Amino acid sequence: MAPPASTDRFPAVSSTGRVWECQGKYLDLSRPGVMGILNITPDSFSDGGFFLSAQKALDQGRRLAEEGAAIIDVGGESTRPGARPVSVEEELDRVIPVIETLARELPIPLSIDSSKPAVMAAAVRAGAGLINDVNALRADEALAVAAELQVPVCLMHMQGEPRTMQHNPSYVDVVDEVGQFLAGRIAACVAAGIDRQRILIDPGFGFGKTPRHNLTLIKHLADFADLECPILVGVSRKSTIGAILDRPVEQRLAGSLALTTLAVVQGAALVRTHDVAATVDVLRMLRAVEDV
Ligand code: 8Y7
Repeated sequence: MAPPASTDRFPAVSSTGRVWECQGKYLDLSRPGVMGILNITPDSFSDGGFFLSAQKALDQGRRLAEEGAAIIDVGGESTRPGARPVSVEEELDRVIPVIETLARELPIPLSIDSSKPAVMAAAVRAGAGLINDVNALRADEALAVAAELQVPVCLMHMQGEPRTMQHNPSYVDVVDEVGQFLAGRIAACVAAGIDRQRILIDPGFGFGKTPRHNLTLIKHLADFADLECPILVGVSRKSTIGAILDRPVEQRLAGSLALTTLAVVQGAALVRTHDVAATVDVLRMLRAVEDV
């Protein structure tokens, strides 16, 4: 991939300082962009098994790119509340072939959604250009491995662990506590040799939080600007939207877009979503107003 010239998609690196190199691909954070979600889980309903689910994942990845995603987040382990953990082997079998193919084909970077250092390393070797860790690099060796790999990282806040995090989320001041946590993880990254200018932060909407906690974080998202790292948020179809609107998961697009708008107006740089085309339209509309 050619380095960013002064094109519409890649404003000059020097003028903004907000275009990140991600293993030969470029992520433009000078304006809000979309991170498309690509979950790879084995298709238990089909006899095609592995090949079929890999094929479906590739088609979905190509579609997210066509719809205008700035980056695609590839994950092989569900982090939904109560989800069963997956072995390293199983996670690698799911994500590596898909990352290899999409990294070769697509002009945009891929991120690896994993908390396991072995998966992060293999994914980056296969072509992933960013590490998205819902555990904020707290696993043994995760900081050292991420520093060694030299790709940007996203640090997300989570209270507890996925299996039990929704049992009894509790905070005195959720915005303050999430901010303190992220500041501590940024410091740990810097101490491990990760460039401060290559860190995204994420309040972790839905991770060990009640609906009220999640809404409070969106309402006060601008407070995280103090940490001086670009902010990523993931609200897409999440259960807080279901709780407020009383809608099943397939009817949460409008709610997701409303929260996305609030997040972006308060400075979010990247929005992680299943619905790339609709979210890109929201960002284009906000941008048009900003540019008047
Ligand atoms: C998030 C995430 C998920 C998020 C970041 C889901 C992997 C749950 N949510 N990563 N991952 N932020 N950075 O419903 O909010 O998509 S999985």
